[in-house]
Amino acid sequence: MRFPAEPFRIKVVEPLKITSEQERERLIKEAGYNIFMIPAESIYIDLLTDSGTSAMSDNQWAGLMLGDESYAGSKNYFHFEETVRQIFGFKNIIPTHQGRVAENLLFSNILKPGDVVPNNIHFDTTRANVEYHQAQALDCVIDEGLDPQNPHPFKGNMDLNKLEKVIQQYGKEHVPVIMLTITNNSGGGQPVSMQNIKEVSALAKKYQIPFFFDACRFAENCYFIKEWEEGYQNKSILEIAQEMFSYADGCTMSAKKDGLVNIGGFLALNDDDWAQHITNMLILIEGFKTYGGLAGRDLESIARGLKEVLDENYLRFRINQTRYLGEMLDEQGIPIVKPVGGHAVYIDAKQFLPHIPPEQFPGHALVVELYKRYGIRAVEIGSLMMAKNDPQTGKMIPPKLELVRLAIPRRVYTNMHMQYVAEAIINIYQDREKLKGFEIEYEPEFLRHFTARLKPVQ
Ligand code: PM9
Repeated sequence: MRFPAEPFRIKVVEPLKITSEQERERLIKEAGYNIFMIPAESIYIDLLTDSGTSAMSDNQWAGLMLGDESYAGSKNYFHFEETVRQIFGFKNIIPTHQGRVAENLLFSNILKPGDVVPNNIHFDTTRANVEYHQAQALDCVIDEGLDPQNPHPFKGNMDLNKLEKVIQQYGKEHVPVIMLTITNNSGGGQPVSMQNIKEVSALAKKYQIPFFFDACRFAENCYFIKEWEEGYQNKSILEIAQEMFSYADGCTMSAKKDGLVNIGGFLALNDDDWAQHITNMLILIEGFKTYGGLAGRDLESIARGLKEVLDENYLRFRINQTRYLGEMLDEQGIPIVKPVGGHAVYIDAKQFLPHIPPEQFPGHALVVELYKRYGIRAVEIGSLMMAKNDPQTGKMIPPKLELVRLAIPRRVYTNMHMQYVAEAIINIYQDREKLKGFEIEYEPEFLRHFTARLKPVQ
């Protein structure tokens, strides 16, 4: 079989509302042409994110009934802690209600103004949390990772020369942590090789800088290592994960991805002093250390989800469903980031809409068209989400990549849904010259893509 079929059958269904193109045209206009502002029930296929959108298994739903909602010492916390420790291996495990809180707690503990944090590519919440602490978030991904057509199998790898230059330029005392995002979401969901992880770890040790993973999609990263990196074909996903995490000092984790749950996250780390300080902060802002802003039942479903995500049949289908969508587009000449990443297909909007300049948000124009014509919600990862303004001239500095992400929720859509999405994009590609750019009417101070209002350029 070229692509495996779904390794599950459907026990409960959620009917989808079918809207007309006219209705969608009105809705997107009312939403200030911001896809985050559309009521979700008016979306046919929602590929906005793979975060918190997974379908839980019958085993996870059964686990919810075993929620122990004690304020302190819930039995579900101990199950969660034991599971996280088995896979991730870190000493201290601090639950949070989602990944960005784990980032905020870590950075509040270690960053001071003027510091820098290198990463392959920071995800937007990570970048915003670093910058919120008046530190700089620097991206050190390999050059291949910035070239959508380059077929390098591990395009999420860190460029060790870039990383070392950052450390030397700013001084190791101003680099309190090195982060590595697996898989590299903002670069196309691309994996990082075990070899590269070992090398980053060695460099971090050389300069005595703590090394942390942003581990949201760790299991997908492990699957790519098993598939493509020599020496890992006969290892289980659990063994690969254990080796991977053994090279680091900790991780931030949004369990809304590879935890297969709708809410949850954690910070895991070896350093006891950091853990103690962070736990005190946790109690102040999230909750006691055995729930961290989650219900006992949530902790139970994370524990069960983390075990299920290691199942190779699940991961084989997961990675190949994404690949299936990517290959249908590629076969019709749609410019996509290649190889196809783990959780999403990324369209290269610069090439798809070369007549729309970055200042007019080509990726966003495609996102709006996809919703208007086909009821599909995708997300722009380009100038709207990532651009900076030059402090001197005020002019926009666009990011290197202008992408549109079609993120596939886990265990939610069938391969027939994927065919619908592919056809929709192919249709838009055929008359792409008609699409126009957008300009901003309102934007907030940071994370502007969530709440900005836009209008079409006349
Ligand atoms: N990622 C995503 O859609 C959800 C938020 S933006 C719509 O890709 C990484 C690599 C992520 C990520 C979230 C977070 C934050 C950290 N790192 O959303 O706070 O992809 O649980 O995780 C989103 P939380």
